[in-house]
Amino acid sequence: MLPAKDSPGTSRGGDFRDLPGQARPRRGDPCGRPIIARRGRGTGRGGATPARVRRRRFGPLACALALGALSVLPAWSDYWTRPEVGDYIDGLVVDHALDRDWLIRAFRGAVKSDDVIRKISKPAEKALAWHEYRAIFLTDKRIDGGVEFWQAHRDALDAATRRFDVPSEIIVAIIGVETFYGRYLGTHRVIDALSTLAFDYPPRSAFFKSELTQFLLLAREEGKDPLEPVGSYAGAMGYGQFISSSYRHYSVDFDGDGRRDIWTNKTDAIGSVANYFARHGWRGRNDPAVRVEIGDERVLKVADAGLELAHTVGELRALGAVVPDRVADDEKAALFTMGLADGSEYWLGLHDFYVITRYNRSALYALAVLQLSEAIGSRLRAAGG
Ligand SMILES: [Ca+2]
Repeated sequence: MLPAKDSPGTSRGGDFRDLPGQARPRRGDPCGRPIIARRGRGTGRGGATPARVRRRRFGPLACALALGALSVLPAWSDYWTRPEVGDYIDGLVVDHALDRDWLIRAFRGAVKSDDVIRKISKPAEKALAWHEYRAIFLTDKRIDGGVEFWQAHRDALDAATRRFDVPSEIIVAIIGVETFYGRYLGTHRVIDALSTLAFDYPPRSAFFKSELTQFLLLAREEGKDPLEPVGSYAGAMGYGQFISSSYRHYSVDFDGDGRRDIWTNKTDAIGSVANYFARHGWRGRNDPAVRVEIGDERVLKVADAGLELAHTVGELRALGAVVPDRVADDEKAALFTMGLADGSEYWLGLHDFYVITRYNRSALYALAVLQLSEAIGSRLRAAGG
């Protein structure tokens, strides 16, 4: 899997600003009637607690009692009794017409994960140099795995390339970098990971609450039990490790069975990765990136200044980058230094390089995907296609 700082799920979701806000006023108790304080966990101390707060705290519990749900409770869960979760459930019922009983069942099953908190709050590791990063992904095993995946799913890959105009080697390389072709799909239940990050990790609470909402909407749309899916600690799912909002926006039912299933259906996963690239503007006309030499060190002042293509190739040539002739002056570009064990190499990221960084906002990631895709393509051709 990717290093924590480059987690695809975490870094991929920033695009979606059309998500409903979550800071909503209370809309009455979940059962629509007064709640009576009870003894036991979560019941507080009767008269010392204002009635409004009591209702907020006991809403889901009392509601479930009224539904006779307590008898089937396997254990206390942290979430469904918490007032902020009660508020959140209210908001989902009102704003998205999600079924209250279905939500209560989901949050009764959701379990806080200390492991998720540990992973997301891990101090930033030393940034990997390019040669270290490359060594993780450009291995014989991952290249051979890509050839095998391509051969096993050639029809779906060909169809995706025809429909979305995204090359098979890019689709295969993305799935290879994200999950080693489906071998590592994550071990955290998504409902646990997202509930933990939404309600027990304040620094990213707004983002993950939004993803939790997207996940619940997704589960309803796809007829999936929200307690089932597993994924990364940040809630990324399936072969291409889509977070919930990406899943809802970009996944496709590519085998036509009426469901978008990138959890287990490789054809849907292939089509969905291709659609993600198509929707983010993949062109496929020119090289995504080219290696350049530095003729004048002045050009290094504009290197590594972010992923945006802030210059034209002509400007970079004028500053001292020695760019292969086939690259036109008017192409947009960004210059990156890629650290080697001994020295550096320099790369121009061009339009499609930028598109790869929409999948995961890292130049190292984009170059690794490109080089893995080329290595898989060459090995497949060497093996006779
Ligand atoms: Ca399908």
